[in-house]
Amino acid sequence: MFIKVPRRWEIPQREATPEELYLNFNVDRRSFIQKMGWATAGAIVPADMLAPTGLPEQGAGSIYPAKRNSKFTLDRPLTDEKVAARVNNFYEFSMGKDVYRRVDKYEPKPWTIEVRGLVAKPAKFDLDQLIRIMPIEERLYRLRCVEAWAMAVPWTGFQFSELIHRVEPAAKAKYVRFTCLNRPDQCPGQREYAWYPWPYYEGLRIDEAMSELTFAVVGIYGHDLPKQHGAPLRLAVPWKYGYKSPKAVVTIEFTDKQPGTFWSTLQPLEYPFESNVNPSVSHPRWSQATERMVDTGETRKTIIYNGYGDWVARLYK
Ligand SMILES: Nc1nc2c(c(=O)[nH]1)N[C@H]1C(S)=C(S)[C@@H](COP(=O)(O)O)O[C@H]1N2
Ligand SMILES: [Mo]
Repeated sequence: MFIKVPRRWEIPQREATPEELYLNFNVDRRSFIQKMGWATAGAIVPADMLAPTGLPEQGAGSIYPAKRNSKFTLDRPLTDEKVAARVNNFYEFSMGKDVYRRVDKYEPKPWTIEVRGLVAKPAKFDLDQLIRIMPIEERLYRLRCVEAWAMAVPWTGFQFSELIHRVEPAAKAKYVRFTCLNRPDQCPGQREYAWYPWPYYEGLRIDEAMSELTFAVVGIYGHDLPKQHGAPLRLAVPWKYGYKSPKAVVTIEFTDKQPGTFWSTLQPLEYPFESNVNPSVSHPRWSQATERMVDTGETRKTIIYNGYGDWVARLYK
């Protein structure tokens, strides 16, 4: 028998999943499950759409293709998808660019993200559930690595501020700290480079995290993130050097003190906390005046704030 399963975009966001089910997730796991059962019995959501895992990546229940947000345009062609997926920085797997060859053992599903610290509503979100309550869209963004290579890609995800609003940060929350995956059994880099302070961690000021530009990414080029791009969820903070966009995020913590970061702990002068893209501030070991597109090799002038000054310059007055 053929049963039509509504595609995710055919279900109004709020209706698809009453958001309080998820906000209360860690507060009371048992009542969460009871409410889930009730929701299923009441047929608010087709039961198969509530299955915590095993959803097909495409087809029924897919978030793809997500509607493109026309506000974000590019000044250059999109990077070749295959090149973008073969030139990556993800030290948990490799110090080289060959991350895609070393991700086989990594299992990014299922995935839970914990939000904690100075918030009124700490929560643990199952990522598949979270995606159903967030307004998913596609954005074309540039990414500029501190190593002076760049790419331009279509990310699928949600504006990070949407998640911040749901957890209600306290007035004294001034920073957001991100912690990434810690799975030495699945990540050869975490075994081989024991001198690094694993897990990878990063941070933003709360006003930076609230920026319209700060994007929580679950997909690229119209499909789920391949492992090497930071599956299942990474950030895109496009006016900062790439290392400020943590991959495979597991914990999001609101703090009143500026958190340390993985790279600034190792080399504070080379990788300061702010790290906005700036052509006139050289890295101590090389110039940042130009950048090279990873696929074509085309050289372009670096733009202040990576071209996103209209959105963020006022944050640094
Ligand atoms: N967890 C984690 N996140 C990370 C990194 C990393 O090594 N580990 N590298 C960063 C750097 S230096 C860059 S340039 C971008 C690269 O993203 P991409 O490989 O999807 O292009 O991811 C960033 N996020
Ligand atoms: Mo980078």
